[in-house]
Amino acid sequence: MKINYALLWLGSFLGLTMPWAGVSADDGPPPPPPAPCDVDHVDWSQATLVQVHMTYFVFEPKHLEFEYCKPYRLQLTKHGNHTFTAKEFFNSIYIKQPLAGGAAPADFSEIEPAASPRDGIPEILFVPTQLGSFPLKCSEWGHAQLGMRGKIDVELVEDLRRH
Ligand SMILES: [Cu+2]
Repeated sequence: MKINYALLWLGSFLGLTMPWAGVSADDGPPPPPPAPCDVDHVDWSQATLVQVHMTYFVFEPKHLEFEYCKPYRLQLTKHGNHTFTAKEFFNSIYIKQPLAGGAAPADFSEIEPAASPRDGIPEILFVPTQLGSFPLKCSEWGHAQLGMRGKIDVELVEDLRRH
């Protein structure tokens, strides 16, 4: 009899602790959390090239969408003096070191691309490891106020297909 009581207790314990047990059909199941991103097994040869050009006073494109846990090669070019400033985004991704074509900046929050391709286009190999929406701006004086802003979204594949 002791075992039966133990099973009853175990059953009620599981019922109380299973988070989906109390979800009604109207609410739908909560979205599952993404699987942890294993950055040690990323195939960098499969990285998708993404190019962003900075000019007066716009990022082209100004809305970047990345897929969670997929490798990317981000190349930045510019006409004039601009920065690719996205502190929250850079803090949320895994960046492969060392950077191609030059020394790694100490702080990734702000990237100032080389003035000409001759100087080398900064390229950042990275994997988005956190879902979210992150602000992008140019930190040159007055540029953000003149509209030089953007948005970086990191989403799961299913979310990207819905757009
Ligand atoms: Cu600017």
